[in-house]
Amino acid sequence: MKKPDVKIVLLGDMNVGKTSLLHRYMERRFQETVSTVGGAFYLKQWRSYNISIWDTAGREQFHGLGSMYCRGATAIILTYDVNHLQSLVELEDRFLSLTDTASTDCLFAIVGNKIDLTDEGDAEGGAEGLKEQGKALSGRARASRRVRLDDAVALYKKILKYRMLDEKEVPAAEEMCFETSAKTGYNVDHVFETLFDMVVPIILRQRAEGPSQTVDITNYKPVKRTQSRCCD
Ligand SMILES: Nc1nc2c(ncn2[C@@H]2O[C@H](COP(=O)(O)OP(=O)(O)O)[C@@H](O)[C@H]2O)c(=O)[nH]1
Ligand SMILES: [Mg+2]
Repeated sequence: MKKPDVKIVLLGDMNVGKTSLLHRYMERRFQETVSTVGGAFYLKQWRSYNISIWDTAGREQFHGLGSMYCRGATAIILTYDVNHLQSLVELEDRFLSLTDTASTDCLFAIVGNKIDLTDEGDAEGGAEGLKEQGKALSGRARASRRVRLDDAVALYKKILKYRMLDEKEVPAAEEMCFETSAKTGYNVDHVFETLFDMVVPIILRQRAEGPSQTVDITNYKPVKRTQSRCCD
């Protein structure tokens, strides 16, 4: 297997559509039922670079796996469901700390998925996408929209603070917050390909600096749990 040059990780709560987004991008289709068995990853060739994209199972934080997935990551896609504010809140509360093991200059993208289910639908390209597919969304399938893009922008700014990154040295929030639909395909290519283009200079820099340590997880040793002494 080709050795990946960089690693991109999808994080976010269960059911927000991480697997569907990756599936839509890599397989060019949407299935109502796709399952994430543990964590799966795809290898994508982008220009002459090999990019690994890791899916995660959503509950990995309970097993201490989330930080392992993020280890050495060059970009992290924090995913939420635009119809469930809680899924955005969870990104800050539960998932952000898992990114501590990512590379220090890790890029962050925030993706609000399932925009096809909102009142507004996917107003711009999505509506066209739907027409192209000859489908019309029925009103009954639409829930009221609960998360605004501004909320994602605010989270992005919090992430920069958390990571102690200077706003001037990283891509602007407006460039890194997206809304997508894995179902219609709206904006999905744009998210992945914007990130790919952004990681290329990082690959080049890493190569110039010497052997990459960013994608090697073979040396990862889970922290051994010391036995509890409470019952001695
Ligand atoms: N309407 C709609 N449903 C979606 C979309 N993305 C995912 N789903 C559905 O939401 C459920 C969870 O998706 P999944 O990709 O398994 O989420 P994950 O747990 O984050 O990997 C599945 O039933 C998907 O078919 C989307 O963009 N629009
Ligand atoms: Mg999944």
